[in-house]
Amino acid sequence: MKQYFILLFAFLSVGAMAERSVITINDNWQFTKDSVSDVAQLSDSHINWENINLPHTWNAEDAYVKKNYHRGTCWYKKEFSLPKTDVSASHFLKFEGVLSYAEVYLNGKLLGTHKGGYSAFVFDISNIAKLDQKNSLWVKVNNENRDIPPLMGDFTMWGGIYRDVRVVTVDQLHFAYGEFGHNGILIQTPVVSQAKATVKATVDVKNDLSTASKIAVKCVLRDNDQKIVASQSLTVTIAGGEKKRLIFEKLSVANPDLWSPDAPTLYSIETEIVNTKTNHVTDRLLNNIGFRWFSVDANKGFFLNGKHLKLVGVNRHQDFDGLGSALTDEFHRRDMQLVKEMGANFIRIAHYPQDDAVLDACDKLGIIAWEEIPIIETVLLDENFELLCKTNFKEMIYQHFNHSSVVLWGLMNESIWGTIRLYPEDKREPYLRRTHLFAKELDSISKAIDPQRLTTIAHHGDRPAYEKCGLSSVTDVVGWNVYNGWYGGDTKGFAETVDAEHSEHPERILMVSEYGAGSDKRLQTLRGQSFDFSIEYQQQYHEAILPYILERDFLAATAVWNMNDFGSANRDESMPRINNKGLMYYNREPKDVYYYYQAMLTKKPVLHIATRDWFMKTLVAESPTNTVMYPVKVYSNLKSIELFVNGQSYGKMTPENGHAIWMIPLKNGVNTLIARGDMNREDATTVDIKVIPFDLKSSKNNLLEIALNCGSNCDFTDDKSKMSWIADRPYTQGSFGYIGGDCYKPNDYKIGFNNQVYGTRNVPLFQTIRLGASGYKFDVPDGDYEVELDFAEPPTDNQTIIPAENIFDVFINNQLILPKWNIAENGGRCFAISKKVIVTASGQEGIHIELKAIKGTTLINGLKICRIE
Ligand code: GCB
Ligand code: CA
Repeated sequence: MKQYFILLFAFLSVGAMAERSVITINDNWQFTKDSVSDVAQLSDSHINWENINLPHTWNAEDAYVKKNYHRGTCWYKKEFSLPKTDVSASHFLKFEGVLSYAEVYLNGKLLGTHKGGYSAFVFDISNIAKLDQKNSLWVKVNNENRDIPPLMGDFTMWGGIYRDVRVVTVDQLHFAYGEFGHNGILIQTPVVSQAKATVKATVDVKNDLSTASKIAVKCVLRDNDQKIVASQSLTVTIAGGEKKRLIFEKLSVANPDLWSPDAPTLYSIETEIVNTKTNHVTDRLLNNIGFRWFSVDANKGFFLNGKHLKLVGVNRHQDFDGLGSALTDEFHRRDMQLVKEMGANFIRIAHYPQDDAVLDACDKLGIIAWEEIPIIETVLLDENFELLCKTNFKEMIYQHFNHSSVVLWGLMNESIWGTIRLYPEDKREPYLRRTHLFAKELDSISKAIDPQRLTTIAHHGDRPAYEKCGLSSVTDVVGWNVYNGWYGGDTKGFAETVDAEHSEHPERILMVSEYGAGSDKRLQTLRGQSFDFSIEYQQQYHEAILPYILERDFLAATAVWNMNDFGSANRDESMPRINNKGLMYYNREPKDVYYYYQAMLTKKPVLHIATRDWFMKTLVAESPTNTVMYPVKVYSNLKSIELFVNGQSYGKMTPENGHAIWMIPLKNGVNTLIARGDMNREDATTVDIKVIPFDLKSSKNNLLEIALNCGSNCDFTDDKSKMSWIADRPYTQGSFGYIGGDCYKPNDYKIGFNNQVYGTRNVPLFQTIRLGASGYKFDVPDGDYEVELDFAEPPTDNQTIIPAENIFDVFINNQLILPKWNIAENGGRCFAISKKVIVTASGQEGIHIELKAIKGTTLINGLKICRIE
């Protein structure tokens, strides 16, 4: 149907531009990191140019390996021609996003600058662009963010032209881009009810001709089947060079098909300009609109179209594994599809405005959105900074105004958390005061431009601090980032925190803007604890918290931090440079825990054997039969599920809280798991198990390999070699393990240290330490073995719990292997040091590694023995 219209216009409109032409110029750019002092130097033959395509970021490599990834100035250049037109036309250049500062030159002239990496900006190039020759575009880009929000934040500040660049060519009588980059049409729905919906369209038109023209501007509302349901036409005379605003208020529809997550019905609004003298259509735009109304209640939460709707969803960072922020639109659309399939009906687009494709997908899929600007952790006491924040805020509101999925505009995130860290108490006051006032100003801006939407801020856990400076009572909705059970405390603390907030402020509309826990596929455990980064703790965490959420109506909305693992170059956790709190991996492969949400939130049948994150494993037999009993979890919302392992049934279970767990015997080798549920559902997978025999000494395996993740409750599997280091275990006669000592725990909620360990891919193995053990014993059969000892000391600022200097002797089977061993002295501070030594086990004595402290304590991070005969 749409095509039909386009053809029709093409036919009718000889003498005017048939359609505006919108074409990307993403291809064949030149890029340099070389220092260039000014544009005159750009033609210097010494500059090294690299040929690239957009979307592009210059941090797609360095920000994954180092903290001091390139943050500075780079240059881009590009030659392009304008599309040929029959009539004279106006031309615009639209950048959809440049991180974070852009200075744009066309044919040697400065077009303008733009600050802020997450909104679009448009230049009118009609007077500078050449029609008959190539145009040369130069763009200086900088990602230092000294005075551009975000000033800080837990994510990588990718630099580059990372979204589309388009040339827009349009008849000289056209819809006018707004000051804040919107396309010239703002659509509101002043009245929406079951019975009726009305549209208000504010339309800006521009006459770039030198003479006055009489135009008719037509607004046509069509339903989902392209049927015209309303239209209105306004006729005006517009002087040469004039820009005029027209307001359409007569469009309405009876008994509208309402927009909701279950039925995201969209109407379309077509606007066109007709030159009344020639009767030619000179410009045409199409926007979608969903009719919905919403309200919030402090006790009952969110209501859509008069019905209660619990908003449960995720936060989303835009970047992707190995690509940084430089993504084509299909990445954004696919992400929103994954959010929808998970059963979420809510997204917090955090911490910055994202590609229009995200919002477009939210409209079409029925995902209710909160979008925010990146005022994060602190502010500058500087008028220009505030002005810029306000501009970026207006850009977001205007540019995404027509997306019906948006319900909340977010002003800030954890806006004083950085201030508290950066300034001593006696210096904080002006920042706190200013942040509060500033929030109020932003709030009024939002109300003035877009009174139909709600405002919000996400605050961090220091509730008294926000209370004191007034920030928690500025916006319509108050968001809290609640991390009990991760950054300290336990998951019960989540319920306590939100209950306390609700009872202290029963008048407030509450949302949990963030909650989450990290996980790393390589770490697995049967004894999950906070900050161990095991996939199991993350599951346990979400399985504890989602029920709290679902039983509390006063929580209007909640959002998991985060939809996906994302780049955060300053982080040094189990995966340095990555924040791994995603429900999906960085490449968007769902973690098993994603299916927990799916089982809990969707109505469609879900059946997922939750072993995909640990499809291989080394287990130690606990009985002479050498099978191992191991829990297998299935995420499901079905009534009854039967689990089969290696062809045998282990009985039926009814999932509770979205899951059921069977203790099943796993054998050495590949085990087949099949789950069958009602509604003919089936899920099947395999797990590859290596069993270490119960009676080690009887092992005839000449490939025997045993590795231990010393000082950790987690098994660690190298994702490349597939070697598994088993969770640390105490020695028992006939088996293997430590003798004495403790796990290194810097505080009561963390295990291991969180600093990058260099010289290894296997960072988590080295971050966890057994302290003060007198040794390890392995009751292996007689023979020759290679023993690998893995060491790394934490940085000195972690040393409060261990002595600054540690020296110990290492003996293996009474032979002094490492005399007066000092890890730090040997380069092992935050650096992986491995020593391999050949030892012989004889006389049925096995292998005995002895650690004897001389000064400080003994420490060891990992151990591996491997039979070599
Ligand atoms: C927060 C921040 C977010 C972080 C997150 C975390 O509260 O708002 O930017 O990434 O916590 O993972 O610590
Ligand atoms: Ca370890």
